[in-house]
Amino acid sequence: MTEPDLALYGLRLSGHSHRAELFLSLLGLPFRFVEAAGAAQRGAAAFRRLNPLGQIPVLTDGDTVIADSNAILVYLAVRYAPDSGWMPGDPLGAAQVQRWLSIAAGEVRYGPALARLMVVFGAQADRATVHAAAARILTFMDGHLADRPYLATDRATLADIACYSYVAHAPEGGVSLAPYPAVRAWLARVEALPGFVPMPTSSIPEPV
Ligand SMILES: N[C@@H](CCC(=O)N[C@@H](CS)C(=O)NCC(=O)O)C(=O)O
Repeated sequence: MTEPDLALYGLRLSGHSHRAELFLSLLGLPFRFVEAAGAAQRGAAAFRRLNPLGQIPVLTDGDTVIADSNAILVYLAVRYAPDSGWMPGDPLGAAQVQRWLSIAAGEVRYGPALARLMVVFGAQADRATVHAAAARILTFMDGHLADRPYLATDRATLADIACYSYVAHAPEGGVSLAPYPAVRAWLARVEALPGFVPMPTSSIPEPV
């Protein structure tokens, strides 16, 4: 196979972007990172051609364009690591992974990720509502992980990659992970995977 020509358009402090970067690194795939930092850049015609929604991350693989972080994960797993277990082929495994991709885009996005967005990027939302949403999903995850190592199957899958970044960085939004020991043990398991790369922490001091 010829060397892939991969570029990831993203933002270093975005958890959506980080999950794509993390998976590229776990797969050992070489890629260019293109910082699409400001609204001006994302609103530019060249970027809108890649993603009319104006959102990062976007992956290009030669002439192929994939927008949306979870879509990027699925594309990379099926294209470059079929039969590896990252995206199970059996009906139950596939459904379990999809459940957590939905949770990453729903409960995690509007809980811990939004709490961080409010602190780090000044997003406007009702703090109490967002923190209650964060507590609800983290409590659920903690119970779910109490007797299993990973979210969807007995090995790391796309479910773990999709959920990792915003859960790991929840303290930057004032959401402590202290009450969730099983979640913290799971984060450490993901961080021990060969090829793991961290997302930079924002300069906001983390609460204890
Ligand atoms: N569903 C998208 C959401 C991505 C997303 O919200 N990206 C943010 C940065 S973290 C963004 O580009 N926001 C700019 C905008 O929505 O205009 C995904 O999973 O990739």
